[in-house]
Amino acid sequence: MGLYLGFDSSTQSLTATVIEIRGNARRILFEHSLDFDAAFPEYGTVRGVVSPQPGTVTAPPAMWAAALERMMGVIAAQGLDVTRIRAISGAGQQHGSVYLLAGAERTLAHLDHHRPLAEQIQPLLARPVSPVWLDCSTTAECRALTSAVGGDLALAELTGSRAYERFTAAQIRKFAAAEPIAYANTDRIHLVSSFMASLLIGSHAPIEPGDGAGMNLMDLARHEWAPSTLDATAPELERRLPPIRESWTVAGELSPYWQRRYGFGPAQVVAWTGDNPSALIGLGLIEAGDLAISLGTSDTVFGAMPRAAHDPSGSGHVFGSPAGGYMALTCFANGSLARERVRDEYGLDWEGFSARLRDTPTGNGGAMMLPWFVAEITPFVPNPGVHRRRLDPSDAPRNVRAIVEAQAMAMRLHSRWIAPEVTTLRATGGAASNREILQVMADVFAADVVRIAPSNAASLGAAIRAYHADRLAEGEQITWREAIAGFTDADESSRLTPSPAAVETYTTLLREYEAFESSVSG
Ligand code: XUL
Repeated sequence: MGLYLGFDSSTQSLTATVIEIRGNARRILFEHSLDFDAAFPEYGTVRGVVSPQPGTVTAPPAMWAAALERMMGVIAAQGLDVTRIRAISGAGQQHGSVYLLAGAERTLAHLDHHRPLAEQIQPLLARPVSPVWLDCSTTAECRALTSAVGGDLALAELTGSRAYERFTAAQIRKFAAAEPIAYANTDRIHLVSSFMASLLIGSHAPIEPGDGAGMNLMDLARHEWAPSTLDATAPELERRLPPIRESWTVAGELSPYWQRRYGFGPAQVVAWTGDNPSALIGLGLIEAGDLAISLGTSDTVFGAMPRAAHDPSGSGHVFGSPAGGYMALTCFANGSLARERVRDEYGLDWEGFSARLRDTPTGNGGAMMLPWFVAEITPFVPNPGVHRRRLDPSDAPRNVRAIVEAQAMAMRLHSRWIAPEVTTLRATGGAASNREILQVMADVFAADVVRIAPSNAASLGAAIRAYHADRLAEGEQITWREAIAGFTDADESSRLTPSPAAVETYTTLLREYEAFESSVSG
């Protein structure tokens, strides 16, 4: 059989994973990441984004196009026979939106294979920047959307989430009001995921329900745009949005640009999804049961769900699962962003960070931190601020332990609505390579923590989705169990088990942390 290519276009980097499937023999042939700041300094991003003023966070879509092109070149130069790639899919950072002018479709269909992609994409942008998930400048827009739709609960029941600053509806509403001419000139609004898929197929790609649910615009049960939310967001919005298609839809064929420029064949391009829904597949969570944590730029905790049950506290989300059904997710903005800030503040590298964690006692002698280095999503904290209790800011080891314990306790506290009891946590993301951090997770959740062998679950999930959709398109009744087999098994050498003494300490501490958190966040 063939090769399948998956991408993860996330906040700070683009990752690609190529898998090979020959009957029951499955293996990962290639995995590679490009860091946006380092590889594309001309775009001036810091950790993949630009923040012109506090609360406003954007990224240049042309940079994502440049990264896609660079990566396709890297893959073609690997000595792989790229004409054997049967299908391609991907994952994008969720919620971010890309605004294209009329005429974009024509240009996409006729890209000049002698010229770099980014310079051909730049003139197609009705808005040179894309607001991304770190943006929290749209509280007024969220309020307006909520009241137009009939309140938090009504919006959550309809779309899977109450209004969130980073979700696409609030971002579109702000743009349409602040820049009416640019909005009027906008012909198509893509998510990062559907934009990247469009670059591959050379025409407008659809949005699929996993990522579509991160917009506050989609009727979650029907997989259709919800008219009440469209009306409350911006004029004539529906004609500007791509259609919603099921996750396993083949969006088109890899366009001639890629075939001529890098020698790829006419691979099938499957609708891209969001990075979290894709990681759900890459971690093998196709049925309700296990819970996963992704320790990336954001930290997320998520699991599959058979029915759409809402978080009573209003902080969690329900998205579509690319395997059908639903997934529940809670997102924390201060993930690696905050860990890196603590690491840098004390002049440490990751080895030094881990050593400090090892050398400090479980529970940190009662010292605690609320590590809101940037505005926090869960709990909602619009103004950044780091709060310490019984913690001397100059004490490096205790500050290291305090941030890791705080993040683990926040994840446990705000994921009870998804899973009141957890037996196994599956971990992915850059910080999942750190055993000391994962041990704190195991102790706080009172659960085993395992990893899967490939390091990037979102790009692996994308490659698996490409394979699954390709088989379906060929008329094979492939199940998700068959699709993930051999890729998402737990790496037993990574298994960490909770220590009973630590579990006891954290059971008490969790109540204290909860009180501390709500006393500050309100
Ligand atoms: C999820 C969220 C983040 C981004 C990161 O709701 O905002 O996890 O998807 O890429």
